[in-house]
Amino acid sequence: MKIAVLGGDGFCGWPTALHLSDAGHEVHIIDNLSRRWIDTELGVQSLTPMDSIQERCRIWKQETGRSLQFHLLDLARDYDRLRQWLAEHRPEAIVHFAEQRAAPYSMKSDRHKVYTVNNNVNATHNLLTALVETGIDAHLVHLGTMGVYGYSSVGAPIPEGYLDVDIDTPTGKKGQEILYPTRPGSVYHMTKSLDQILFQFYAQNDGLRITDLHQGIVWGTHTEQTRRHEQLINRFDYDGDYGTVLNRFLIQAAIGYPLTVHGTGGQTRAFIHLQDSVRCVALALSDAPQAGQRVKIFNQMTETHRVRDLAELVARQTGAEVAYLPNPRKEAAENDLLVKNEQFLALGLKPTTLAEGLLAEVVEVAQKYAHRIDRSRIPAISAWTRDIGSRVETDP
Ligand code: NAD
Ligand code: USQ
Repeated sequence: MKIAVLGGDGFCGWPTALHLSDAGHEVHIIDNLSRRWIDTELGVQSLTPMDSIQERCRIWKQETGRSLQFHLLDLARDYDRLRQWLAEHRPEAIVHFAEQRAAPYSMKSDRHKVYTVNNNVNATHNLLTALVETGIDAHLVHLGTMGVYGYSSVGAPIPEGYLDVDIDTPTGKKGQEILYPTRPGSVYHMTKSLDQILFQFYAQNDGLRITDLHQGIVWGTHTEQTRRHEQLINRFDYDGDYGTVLNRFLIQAAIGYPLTVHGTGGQTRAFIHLQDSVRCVALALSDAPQAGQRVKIFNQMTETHRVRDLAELVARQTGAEVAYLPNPRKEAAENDLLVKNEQFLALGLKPTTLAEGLLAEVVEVAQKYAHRIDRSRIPAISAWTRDIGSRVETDP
């Protein structure tokens, strides 16, 4: 297939582009490189040394003989070029990763909130309307988030996207299927909730074929393809805005920095290893919905863990200390989380568990590149409200 990978220079997009190229697809990466600019804005860099996207594509060609084509394009701000690109290249499938994805960055200031909403909602909407306008019947696979559901447990597993409800009518109860009520916990997560409505509308109004992957927190760095050459290495974020919890704990352990648990660490979240994430995208691509079908929603996660349990697990394996810090976020101090993920298991996913992969990751990546870590960028200082901001400590 001819596949466009939007956001293909990012943490999930790059290994996905390699995986799809390796499987024989013609892959085109579209990215505006905003993530690299944000590194400059924040004064941080990936733990792993990343080459330019052009150089990465050159090395991939050298190693495998396969071409990856890169196109510099801003989906949110350059609608006409996007439409033109689609009309010219006519992809059969599109994988959409191209959004601002950090919850803390989205809560940093009013400017960051505005940027995140403008960027994410416009990128998704521009893409949808350009598909309709050009008449391209590509299968669109979007990376959404488990965070759209919120994390309040009602004691029942979170279904894959939809909920059957009974509504009282004058003639008795009527059954209806609705999108699971959304309860985002940050401006970033809110944009993913808005994306869901855009998808529902365009699937119903224009027959677009859409799959939305509600992904958990991705951990790990390498995939089978990124291991093939030092210069194909993936990015790895560890700073207080972009670093996700488990990857942060791993690098903190590698440099003897006390593990930064927010509050009591009672937050339970869904996780998936990067290797499984790229496999899931390929599985979703092979299972496209028909025109006129509702948006297909998968829960793309393999395990749930409580943050303090993760910290204790990493501490046991590495001897690190655990620091319980004031939580910069507004979130439930403790929650349970049960999630259904049968669709990917039925398609053949064999999950990599944390127990298997964790130590290898510490040794291979965190310790190898520990010398590149700027300790001053580790504290998470973006606060959800001004009130919380005044109470957050910046160093454990
Ligand atoms: P990332 O920031 O590393 O990559 C996103 C890429 O999209 C970047 O290369 C960026 O430059 C590009 N981009 C952003 N806005 C763009 C625009 N307007 N036009 C063109 N390119 C643009 O993020 P990631 O971790 O790879 O996440 C990818 C997707 O997966 C996101 O949509 C995110 O919400 C979702 N996701 C990520 C995780 C995770 O743990 N990393 C978990 C669940 C879901
Ligand atoms: N946390 C800590 N210590 C840290 C960092 C985080 O205790 O040093 C806690 C947070 O308070 C939160 C939990 O760990 O309760 C998860 O935080 P995170 O930064 O790892 O993940 P999150 O903000 O939810 O965002 C990440 C990705 C996002 C994706 C989401 C999937 O950045 O793109 O959508 O995971 S999910 O969490 O399932 O919604």
